[in-house]
Amino acid sequence: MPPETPLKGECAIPHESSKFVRAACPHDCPDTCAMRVTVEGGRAVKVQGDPEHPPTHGALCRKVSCYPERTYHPERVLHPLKRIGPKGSGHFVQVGWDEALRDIADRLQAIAARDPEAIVPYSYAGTMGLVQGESIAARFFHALGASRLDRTICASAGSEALAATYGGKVGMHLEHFAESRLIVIWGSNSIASNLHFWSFAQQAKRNGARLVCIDPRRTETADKCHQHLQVLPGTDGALALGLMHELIAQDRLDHDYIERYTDGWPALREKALAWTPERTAQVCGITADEVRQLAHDYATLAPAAIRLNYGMQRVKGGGNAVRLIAVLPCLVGAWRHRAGGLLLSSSGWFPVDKAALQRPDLLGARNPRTVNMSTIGADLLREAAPEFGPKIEALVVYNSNPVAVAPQSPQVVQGFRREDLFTVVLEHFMTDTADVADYVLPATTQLEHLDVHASYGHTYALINEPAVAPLGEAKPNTQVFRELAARMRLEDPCLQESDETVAAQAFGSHIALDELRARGWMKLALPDAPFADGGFPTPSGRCIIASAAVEAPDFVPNHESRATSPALAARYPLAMISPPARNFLNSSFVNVRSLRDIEGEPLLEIHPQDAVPRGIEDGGTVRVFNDRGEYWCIARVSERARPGVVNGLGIWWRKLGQRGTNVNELTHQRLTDIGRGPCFYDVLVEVQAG
Ligand SMILES: Nc1nc2c(c(=O)[nH]1)N[C@H]1C(S)=C(S)[C@@H](COP(=O)(O)OP(=O)(O)OC[C@H]3O[C@@H](n4cnc5c(=O)[nH]c(N)nc54)[C@H](O)[C@@H]3O)O[C@H]1N2
Ligand SMILES: Nc1nc2c(c(=O)[nH]1)N[C@H]1C(S)=C(S)[C@@H](COP(=O)(O)OP(=O)(O)OC[C@H]3O[C@@H](n4cnc5c(=O)[nH]c(N)nc54)[C@H](O)[C@@H]3O)O[C@H]1N2
Ligand SMILES: [Mo]
Repeated sequence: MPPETPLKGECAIPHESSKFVRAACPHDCPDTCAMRVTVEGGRAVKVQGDPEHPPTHGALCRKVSCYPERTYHPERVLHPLKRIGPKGSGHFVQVGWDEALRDIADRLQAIAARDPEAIVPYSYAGTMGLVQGESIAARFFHALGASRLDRTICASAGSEALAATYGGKVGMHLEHFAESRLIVIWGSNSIASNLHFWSFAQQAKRNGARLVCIDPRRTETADKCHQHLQVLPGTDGALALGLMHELIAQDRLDHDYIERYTDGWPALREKALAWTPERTAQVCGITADEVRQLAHDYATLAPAAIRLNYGMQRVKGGGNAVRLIAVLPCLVGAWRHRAGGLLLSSSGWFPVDKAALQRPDLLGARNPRTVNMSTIGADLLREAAPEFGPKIEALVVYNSNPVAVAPQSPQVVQGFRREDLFTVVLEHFMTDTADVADYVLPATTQLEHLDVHASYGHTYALINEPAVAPLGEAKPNTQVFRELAARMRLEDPCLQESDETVAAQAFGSHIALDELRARGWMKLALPDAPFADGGFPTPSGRCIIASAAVEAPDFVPNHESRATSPALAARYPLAMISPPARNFLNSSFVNVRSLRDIEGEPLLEIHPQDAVPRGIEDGGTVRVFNDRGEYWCIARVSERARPGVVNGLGIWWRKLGQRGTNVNELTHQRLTDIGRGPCFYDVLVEVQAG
């Protein structure tokens, strides 16, 4: 099929034979937009933002406007493929579904007969849909007794820290940011990765609100804020403590709110007293006046809101930093207003019935080990051991591209290339991961299957109706697992439930599927200012700063930094972060021509002060390296990078980058303080002109 011309975003006047179908953007993004798909003659020709859905407000980001281009891409995998050459040679032949499923079922069955824990599922949020994500797939692996996967690659440090503080992944309503007077955008490039939040922040700005951005990179979002605090990576916990110091010193605390609705403030207060603006400034790489000014604004510009995002928790101390920042709105009583408080994730508000979707009861008395997806590289290279369990013999990958996105790719690649590993990948495209599979199975895209969605950035449930028939021989993830279950004689009837039946279970009795289908999306019934009078979803209803069980949070410095690893810093003096590129969604869309043309090439932003002494010129090739590997790309000499920190924008497919490398060549597999997450932005490197 010919590639679609890129969509321009203007409204098409639908044809006579055309129809609109209600859909939801499936991507791992806080915005979870409501979409309308225009279908003409059985073909999806356009996707648009639903003008009536308040968060979407009729607008889609550029990359999702290209969704039809992605769906009808000439390189879509449309038939099952079986490897013929050596692992990673990229040689596959087309086979029938029957042959593929029979062979896969036989291979998995043989492994399961020895030890089902040698089989590991690997999936993340390629689609955020509750049906095509963890429903029949999870049931299948539970029924089999396979290893469980700890899905930590993105947000677990922040999520667990937030839940430890507030009792759940809960926060402000997105729409109320429009009424805030101060918005602190903390660890987020909202224009790139949370565009629909940015429109509410813009409304607030037009009404006179002050916008502050806290980010080591001078992002396009930082450009548009009144103030940018260009902190060193991994120092946000210190900044939060410094702000607390000032709130105490200037007596700006809401003592009544603290007394009534929090537990454990005295222990944290004690720690904060040590963080003078000068000490804070020195650790964070900013000025003491910047700390004082932000504390002053935070205490005086009410209602004050924090849009915290996951960018700041991809470092060793990410969990403690989130706990510290989450305390701030309690200290000034910001939660008393609906436009005050904090939003990191709203997903905990949704009444998702995970047990019904995933059926962990199918495990019975079995208690298989858990493999952390963030250490898949090291784990694929491990032999059987009592503390580890069996060697991993089979991987079933869906909704993820680990060879490109998991940390420390030299090990990930080596692991996936093991000749004795049996790998099945359900995919739309021949990604870096599909290249090293034994079988690649064609998956449907969001336009071709049914799903229902929650969101982690707003509070509306959404429907996604299939707009077109599956392309080629593609099947929904659910269908593949239903068929595998049948062939492997896994007999629980829940393994054969239809997508509609599963969708109806997603929100239990709270949201009826019929009503969701009729209306397209539904807002959850929630209080306006959820914690105005306490009411946190903790056992006591109070915000937990510290308790008998948990110590007060503290600043935890990076694994790799001048302060914690001086010998390493002498060899690799530059800190590296690798935030997403605006026109990609993690590693998705990298193969969509119109978007790749905008991003150009893989690049590393480096400040002139770091570039000049190294003889690095703008546009020249550079070798970025450390003990783990080397990454080749183009240098962009730019003040978007701060001195001492380089920005390797992600996440390119390795095979589309220079010398088959991407930025994860350099990241490591050490974990965060809370939540066992990866530390993508806690890395030291050196850069040379290439
Ligand atoms: N266009 C686009 N949108 C996306 C994605 C994408 O790949 N592309 N990814 C999606 C996904 S999976 C997620 S999880 C969300 C992520 O959403 P966010 O968490 O909002 O992530 P980013 O926009 O990546 O913002 C991270 C920002 O944090 C900054 N940062 C890095 N280290 C630190 C630090 O130590 N402290 C502070 N304060 N800031 C730091 C980076 O420079 C970057 O600007 O976005 C989603 N949306
Ligand atoms: N260096 C560095 N690495 C990072 C990050 C970073 O900031 N820096 N960010 C991290 C973060 S926040 C995240 S969330 C992870 C993301 O990592 P992943 O969750 O692996 O996300 P993607 O790279 O988008 O890959 C998703 C894949 O799922 C496929 N897919 C989409 N829908 C479906 C479907 O319905 N069925 C099937 N079978 N497949 C489907 C897509 O084609 C795509 O190849 O990456 C992490 N890696
Ligand atoms: Mo993510």
